[in-house]
Amino acid sequence: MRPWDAEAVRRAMKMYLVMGGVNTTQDPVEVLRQAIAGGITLFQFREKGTGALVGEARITLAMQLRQVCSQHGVPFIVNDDVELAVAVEADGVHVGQEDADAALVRARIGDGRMLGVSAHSVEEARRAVQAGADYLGVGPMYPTRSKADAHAVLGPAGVTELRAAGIAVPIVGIGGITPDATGAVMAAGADGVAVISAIAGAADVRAAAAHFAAAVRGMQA
Ligand code: TZP
Ligand code: MG
Repeated sequence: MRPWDAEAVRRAMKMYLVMGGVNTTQDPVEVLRQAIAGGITLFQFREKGTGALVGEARITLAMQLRQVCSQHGVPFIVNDDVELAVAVEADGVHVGQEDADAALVRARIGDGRMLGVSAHSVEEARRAVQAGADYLGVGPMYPTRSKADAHAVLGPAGVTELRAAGIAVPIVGIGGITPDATGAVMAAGADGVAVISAIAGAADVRAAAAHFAAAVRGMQA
């Protein structure tokens, strides 16, 4: 049986926290615990950018965060590093358009792990689905300071366009999303919202995550 059928993936997408050590001034392990207490449904380890950990320290942090997720039954995904994902027994891998080829990643991780792919157009979305993506990350929804090489802002209309083109796989919107913007992203056809700064950078992480979780719940049919 495939553990990550479309329904399981869709459920996990709802409140998707992305974080690496550079995204918080607090202890990332404690931030993750608080975010889980607030109601996140999936976590992606994205250790990137100026000051990001490398080598053993990066692997150690990944293992710590992975363990917290396991303790709470929250799926754990690794950004752009298949070997690390396999080493820490992650639930999945997320790759961007400039990262490893999605079809090769799928072949490497098999059917037992989730594959997420970033897509910015109908063409990229179709190719990702063809390559075996379980879900698409679509953005930026709004301006963001968390990704140096972010694409032009697509807005929720970017999700509407993919749905209108018949893209049916689970979609998570990303980029500059706040609790107030969550409704527009979901109404456009996304299954959830992915967030870095509005949760990892919040003074009260648990409250911020709970605020998002409530906004997402408010949008469910
Ligand atoms: N991909 C597109 S926008 C983005 C990524 C990783 C950053 C999202 O971070 P924030 O702080 O929620 O805008
Ligand atoms: Mg990437």
